[in-house]
Amino acid sequence: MAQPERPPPPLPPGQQLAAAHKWPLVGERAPASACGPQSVVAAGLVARPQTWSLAELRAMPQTACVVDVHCVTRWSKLGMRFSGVLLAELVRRAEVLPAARYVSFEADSPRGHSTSLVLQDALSLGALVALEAEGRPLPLEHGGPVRMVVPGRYFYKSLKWLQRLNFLSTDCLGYWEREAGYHNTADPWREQRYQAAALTRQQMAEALSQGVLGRRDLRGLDASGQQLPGLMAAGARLRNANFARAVLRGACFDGANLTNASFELADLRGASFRRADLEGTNLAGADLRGCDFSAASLTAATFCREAADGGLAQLARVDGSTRFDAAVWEQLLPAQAECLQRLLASASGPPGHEGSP
Ligand SMILES: Nc1nc2c(c(=O)[nH]1)N[C@H]1C(S)=C(S)[C@@H](COP(=O)(O)O)O[C@H]1N2
Ligand SMILES: [Mo]
Repeated sequence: MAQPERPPPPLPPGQQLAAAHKWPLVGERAPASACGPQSVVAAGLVARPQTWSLAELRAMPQTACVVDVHCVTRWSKLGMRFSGVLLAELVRRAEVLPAARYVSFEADSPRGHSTSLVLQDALSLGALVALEAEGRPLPLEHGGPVRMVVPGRYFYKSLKWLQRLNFLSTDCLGYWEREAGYHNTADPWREQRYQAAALTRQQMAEALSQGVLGRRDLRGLDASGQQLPGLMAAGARLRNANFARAVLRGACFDGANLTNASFELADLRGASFRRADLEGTNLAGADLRGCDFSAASLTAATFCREAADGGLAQLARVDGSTRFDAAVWEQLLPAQAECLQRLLASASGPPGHEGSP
């Protein structure tokens, strides 16, 4: 008897599937030491402080798990296979004390990257000290030889190049949580991407009235529907900002961080986004004629909506003078690459874009 086809597993809100053969690289690209951490330390509120070599970790009971990876920049990969040692096993061996309520994961990385979890959450989610991905040793750029994998949280809770587990009675906010305002719980099903906006409405209005945005944290800035032609936002920190339907003709966002920002239906004619971080940025329905996206990072950026029937709706507008690097085809998720290809193919005017697939 034919098995009924199983419905595809649902994605958390605002997420899109990465191409099947691709595992995007996010954040730091290499550890501090050439080969990454060679041991993992358990410290803080433990009765038996420990240092385990990689060989010792490999000799412990190995747990395999299948994990849906959800990056806060809106790409997901379902059913990734990881294996390694459960955090619970190391907690037992180090005899973590009852006073420990948090665990801070610390990386062997250039900026001393870290992230933390409520210890009980980490244990009940099945947090894994992973040594393998897809049946092979973890690649160095993906956190090898040893990283955290935390199912059920945005992937920024899965630290690459784990060198130290610090068990604490009070929380120690991680790097992205501190520097970028990423949410400290990070549950993708509740779409906990960011803590509340960095500024009050009054402060936002003041920042915008100058027409020049500085270097302070403007995360969650709400400029939807505003008239902001020629806005100077070079180098601005605008994660999760809302520029939906705003008029931003000739604006400069060179080098700005616009991760997860929305420009839905915005008028961006002649705006410049050179070297800008546009990971997970929404450009659906925006007017991008004359825009310059040279050397911008566009992983999981969107240029249209995916309609319920699988078709593409609310397409951005581009023309021959909209500039993209060839690298854009490596970065975009499948449906969005298809959309941009279609837009560029139908664009009239003199050729301006360098890349074609
Ligand atoms: N040491 C370290 N770990 C890190 C990061 C980082 O920058 N440094 N970035 C985090 C983020 S935001 C994500 S989405 C994942 C990315 O892992 P990947 O590059 O293997 O896809 O690692 C997480 N762990
Ligand atoms: Mo991420």
